[in-house]
Amino acid sequence: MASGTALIYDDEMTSYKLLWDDPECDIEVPERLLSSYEQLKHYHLVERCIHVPVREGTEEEIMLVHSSEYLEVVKSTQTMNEEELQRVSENYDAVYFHPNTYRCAKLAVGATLQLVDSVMSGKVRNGMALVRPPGHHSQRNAANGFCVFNNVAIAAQYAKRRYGLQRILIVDWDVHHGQGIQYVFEEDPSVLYYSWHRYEHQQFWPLLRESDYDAVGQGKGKGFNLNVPWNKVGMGNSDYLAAFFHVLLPVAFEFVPELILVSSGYDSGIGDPEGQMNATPECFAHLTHFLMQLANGRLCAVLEGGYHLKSLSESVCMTVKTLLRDPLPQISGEMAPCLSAIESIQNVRGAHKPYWKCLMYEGNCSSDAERNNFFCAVLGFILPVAYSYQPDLVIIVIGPNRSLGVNGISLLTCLLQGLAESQILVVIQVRSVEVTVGCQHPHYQSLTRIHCAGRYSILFGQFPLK
Ligand code: Q9C
Ligand code: ZN
Repeated sequence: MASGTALIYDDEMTSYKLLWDDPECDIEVPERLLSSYEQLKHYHLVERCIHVPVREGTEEEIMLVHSSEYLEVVKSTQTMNEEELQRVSENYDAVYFHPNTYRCAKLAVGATLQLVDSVMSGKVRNGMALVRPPGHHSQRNAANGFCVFNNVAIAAQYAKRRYGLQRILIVDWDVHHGQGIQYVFEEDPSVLYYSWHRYEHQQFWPLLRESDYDAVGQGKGKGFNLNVPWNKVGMGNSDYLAAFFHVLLPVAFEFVPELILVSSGYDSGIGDPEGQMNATPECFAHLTHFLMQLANGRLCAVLEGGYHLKSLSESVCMTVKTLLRDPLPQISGEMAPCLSAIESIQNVRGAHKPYWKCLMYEGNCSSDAERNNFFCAVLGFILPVAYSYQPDLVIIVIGPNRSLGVNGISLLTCLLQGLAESQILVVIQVRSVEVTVGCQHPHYQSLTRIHCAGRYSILFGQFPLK
């Protein structure tokens, strides 16, 4: 199995900027990339990654999502003067063009596709592309919200074509709704799109009715569009984790994706002027870790928004550190989701009940649901309780009369790995002989290691331990 993490970055993508006064656009600055990369260097993360060069996306690749007419419009901005650039920009909502925008937008597409190729070819397990301009708001015929070409949507279409993928999960944790991605895949059941976003009952940009929880997809794509609208600002770690535990993860495990693309915007992080949310950088480590348990770990994170330079760069570092399989930092703060978050989560679950078995039988078990019961209990109960308790050591005890196989035990262990700094002891009782799995606690190091997988070891020994 592939190992290693790709990092894709080229400072040429810092070569465009806003040339005139526009308070709507002045937060999207080249320093976003520079400070993120500097911070990665500071933590010695760059040298631990596999550097993959960028390339330009081709016209054919761009046209997997965009019209040739729109491509020509963007192309034409290369040679424009400031006045002409300003006039083109005014045709779109919250967009500015610069003579280098076209070149950078092609590099952003190409960087994303290089990342997909690195992961799909097995050169690396996962990776991150630091790109500008972002992509998730752009549409077939329109730039929108600082976005020119839809990097992640193009990547999904490309992965389907080039690698014949049948199920791709797009997780958009940017604080804005990636309506551009929703429009591209609305009727497509092969791409599951998940987005949470500041919504405030449609009072927040992009002010769209179709960003609400009841936009579930259309036609064959019904059930494959998951919107979690946040109706209050100030959502934090516990709200984001609750949305993962109760919406995204159950559905994603049922979907069984072959590849995960993350529209990795950090304006959902603390301090961001656009998002006004409270999630700390550590939260992104945990979100990343949960997603790494799907699709055989094939995960491509692609930068979208993020406008508070410090918060952005720390969160980028947390993401990359987690992709590199470092132990997870403890998550801090209030661990109960707020009432408004619970309401949003209940609404999405309700809207998607017809499409997903994991949401169909709430609480009362039917025989059909029993197969998934254990797993639903892990996500719906064990993880939320464990995260709110914040333990120093996790002990998992598995009795002899279980239906849980080695893969189930392994997944359970992985899902709990974000707790207690990965200090987990798993005790599996096999008739009268006892086997222990997965302990890094110093007191238990006398046990015999029989197998190693990532951050935990499978150990063989006696229980109780001396
Ligand atoms: N007064 C991304 O994060 N802001 N784009 C409009 C309205 C536009 C965000 C504010 C925000 C675009 C990729
Ligand atoms: Zn955003």
